[in-house]
Amino acid sequence: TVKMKINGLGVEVPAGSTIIEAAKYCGIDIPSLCYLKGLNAIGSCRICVVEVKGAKTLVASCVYPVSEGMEVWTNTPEVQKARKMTLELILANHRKDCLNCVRSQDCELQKLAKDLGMEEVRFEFEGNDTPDIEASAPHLVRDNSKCILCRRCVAACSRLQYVGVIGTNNRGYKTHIGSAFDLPLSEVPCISCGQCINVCPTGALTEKDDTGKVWAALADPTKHVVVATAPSVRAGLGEEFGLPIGTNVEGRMVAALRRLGFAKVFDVDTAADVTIMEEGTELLGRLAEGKNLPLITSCSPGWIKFCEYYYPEFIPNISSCKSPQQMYGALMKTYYAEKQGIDPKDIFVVSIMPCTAKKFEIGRADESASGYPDVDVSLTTRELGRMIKKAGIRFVDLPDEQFDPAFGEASGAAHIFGATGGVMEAALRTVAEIVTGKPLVQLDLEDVRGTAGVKEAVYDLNGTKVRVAVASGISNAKKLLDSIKSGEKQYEFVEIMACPGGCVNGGGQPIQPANVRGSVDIRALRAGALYSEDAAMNLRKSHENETVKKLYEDYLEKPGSHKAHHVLHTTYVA
Ligand code: HC1
Repeated sequence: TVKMKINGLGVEVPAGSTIIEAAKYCGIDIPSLCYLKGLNAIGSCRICVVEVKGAKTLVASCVYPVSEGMEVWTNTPEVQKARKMTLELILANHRKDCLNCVRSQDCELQKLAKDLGMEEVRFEFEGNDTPDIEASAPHLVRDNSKCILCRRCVAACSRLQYVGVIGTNNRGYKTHIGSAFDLPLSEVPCISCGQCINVCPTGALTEKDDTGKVWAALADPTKHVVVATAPSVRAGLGEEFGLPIGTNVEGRMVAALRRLGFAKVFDVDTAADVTIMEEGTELLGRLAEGKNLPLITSCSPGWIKFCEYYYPEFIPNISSCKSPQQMYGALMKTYYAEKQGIDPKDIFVVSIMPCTAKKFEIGRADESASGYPDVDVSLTTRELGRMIKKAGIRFVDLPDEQFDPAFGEASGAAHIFGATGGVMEAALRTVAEIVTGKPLVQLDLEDVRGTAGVKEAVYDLNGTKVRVAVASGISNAKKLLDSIKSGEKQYEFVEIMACPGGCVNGGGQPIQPANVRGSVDIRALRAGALYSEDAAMNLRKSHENETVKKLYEDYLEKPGSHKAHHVLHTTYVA
């Protein structure tokens, strides 16, 4: 450790800390716009400047390391003056469209202006006063007139997700964020994960808003509009309404969706149980044949896109199962349509996802079992939050309600899909019982839990050794794939999720500001909500789900059947 003084207070902080980290230990958040703990420390925005005894100028606290005996002041008049000047210069270049901005009230720039008491901007506006929109991709809108060049998105894209399809183009006044040669995002190998959106401090990056399509469908008397929510939405949505991170709001979420006017409120988790039946069967088949191993999970469309673009040699390894989102949609327009006697063309299927890549996934080829797209609109958790607010629904005060029964029963195994390792654990709970023919006693597979980037375990299923690995975040997935490719590692079953920590930390989840992201592990807190729900349930295995059993009896015959393949499986393109 290092002994130093911050604002005259003696503190002891870990050696190797930067000043911004040291200040956090004694309860002070030094303001910043570009700093993101563990991801982006580049000292570029100059908001985090502080005074250091003996230093000739103010220093950027996010990059300045502490040393023994150092004395730092974080809030002197000179510091305040410098921060205010920097902020004025940023604001002189920022299109201040706060009233209409999707990030109004959770914008870090807006908050900083308020916190620093920014009463006036002395400089003439020199920025773009019209939107500067790039909206070529199905999942994202970039408005560079609101960009403050903090480069957090660039760090997320290249460091977290390896793909690095955005960067800073041009120099000086003309500097802006874009893809190489300013190509549209749809023409570069972006995987649609949305991690750039989650780290953007302003409204420069947002998901493509599809709520208008849902409002229109809800108002159309010829449409039967059904909705279902992904596992992680219940673990995130409460944050949109000020509830603590990690609050499970399943009951209130269902109540809100009903009040929005959906004809049926279903659970994507039911389809997650179906996924386990199909994927478990596929795993057993591949183990028996010894072909295309390891089997790699297919639920994360960002991961699928990454594989298709960057590692096409692994395409034969990917499970042919559609994702639970797509299985839900496919079953709505086939099985449910048939049972309800509704023409599939009149069923409008909405999914609520923690994910932006799901907006891309609904438009993929071979995702329309009924002849119509399986899913019509995929909204993010944030978009649902906006719909609830627009409708004046008092979310926090709502009673807990239950999903509609036809497609609303799900196992604990399905709920944990939202956390990295969850699909693996869910699948093994079912596969282990099928292989051994005995009930599995220890259901908590701790080795595949937690937020580590890559996890490994070996399970012995009646003499069949199943070596598994789990990776989340594309940089971690790349390491794992390289180790398999080089022959260094061998596995039978691999789970890959594009977002670090899995869907709970998806690109469509509520945005937490940098100071919160730097203080708590939001991935672990949200995952905790799902693991607690699973632990409290009696139904914890997908194959024991009565709704799923009935679905096979009534319609799909058995997992892996010809019909199941037609409705629930898909193909990939190199
Ligand atoms: Fe996910 Fe999935 S878990 S991909 O993480 O398999 O998005 O939550 O909905 O489809 O079920 C996301 C979450 C989600 C699918 C399921």
